[in-house]
Amino acid sequence: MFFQKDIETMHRKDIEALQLERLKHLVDYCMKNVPFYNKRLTEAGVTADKIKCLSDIQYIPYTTKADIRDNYPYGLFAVPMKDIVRIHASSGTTGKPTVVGYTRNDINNWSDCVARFCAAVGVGDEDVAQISFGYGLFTGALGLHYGLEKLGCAVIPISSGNTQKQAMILKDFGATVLISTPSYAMYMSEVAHDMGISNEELKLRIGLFGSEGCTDALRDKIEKGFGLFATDNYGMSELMGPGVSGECEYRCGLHIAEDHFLPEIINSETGEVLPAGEKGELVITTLTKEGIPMLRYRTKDITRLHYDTCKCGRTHVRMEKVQGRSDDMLKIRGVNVFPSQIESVLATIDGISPHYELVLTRKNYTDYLEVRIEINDTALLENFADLDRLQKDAAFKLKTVLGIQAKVTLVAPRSIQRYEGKAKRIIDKRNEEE
Ligand code: DLL
Repeated sequence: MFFQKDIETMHRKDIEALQLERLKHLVDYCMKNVPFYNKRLTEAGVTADKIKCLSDIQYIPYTTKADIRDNYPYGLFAVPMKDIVRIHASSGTTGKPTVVGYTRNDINNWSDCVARFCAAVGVGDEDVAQISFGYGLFTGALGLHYGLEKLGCAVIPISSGNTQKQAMILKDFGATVLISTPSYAMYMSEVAHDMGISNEELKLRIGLFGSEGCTDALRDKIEKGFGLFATDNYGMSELMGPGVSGECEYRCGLHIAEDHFLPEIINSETGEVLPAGEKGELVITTLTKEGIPMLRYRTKDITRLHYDTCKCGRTHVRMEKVQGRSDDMLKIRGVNVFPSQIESVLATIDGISPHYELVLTRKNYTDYLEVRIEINDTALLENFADLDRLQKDAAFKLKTVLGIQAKVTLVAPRSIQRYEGKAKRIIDKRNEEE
């Protein structure tokens, strides 16, 4: 099913012509409206006139998460606040979130992009869609919400958490589409079965999962657990939120909405642009965003692009499922966590050494984070009250900065392994459960 068939099936040369026109306009727009870009582009000697073909994009400098953070909160906005109608944010590297703003046109384009990938797997106006992403600054819930409403679905904005209630509503409200992270869907299906709810009593037929990776093994389990067709969609707050790309019914890659996003693949170490079909870091230029346009944004996500026309008839390029990150960002229960955030919290606490380990596990398809911290004075081991206070203090500060609960385990001085080269601080055991 198509939402905007004429756009989704455009000839490649027409897509490229549209992208070039929009790219030129974007360079001009950024020059005029964002001092940060004006400086960057001027230094690089780039003006709209100099962009003659799409590959001239290589002369534009990359933008990174650090650039957004350095301009916190609104420094990269290209319009005055009177034109902004929504603000979202995602977690950043130092506890400060990455803030993004949307104009009314942005929200409209965003809903179109979301409606496209929902329609592409068969979601339509007869559907009842339960949104089990957390509503709030996170783009997942409201992004899907607007797109699904645009398709005419009946949306259940239940948000995340309270899993037994989620299962009850799925059954009682007759939800046909479930929207969540894949791990939460898996957990929900187990809770539903523990409650005695069988798949026959549910009307679920499609899962729209995203915001984190999903192995084929987990996908199979979710499909069996809920008796639905599980699909993957991708996005990030800096670029818009969900809707950057999504699978169609053939599930052979995620179609990028190329009229709004211009993708490139680069070597993440050298910054060199790689030829089509090679694996590397995805870089995206937003072609239509007004609130906070992104020129060559480095997503840090590793993938590969395929430009051949898909069996579904869509011509928009397909990206393979995200295969990892070129930085150390972790997705824990849907939240972006950087080890550097944890380090900065630990640095503020007296009585502990800078040596720590993060242990990630998965139980009932839910991620758990344990932070193992070394105390720096053996005498403390004898004093339960002080140890307890230290542990609670660290747990509280971590929760405040990360936004998720971590179990803090204090360990004896010099008990955490030391490394001669790069320290290995992350022990990720999450795939061991599957
Ligand atoms: O996760 C936006 C989103 C919400 C996408 C709901 C899909 C559904 P952020 O919180 O900014 O935005 O996190 C973005 O999450 O750079 C990827 O590393 C990861 N990610 C998002 N979708 C997928 C996916 C939202 N389908 C970061 N597969 C991205 C693997 C994903 N990783």
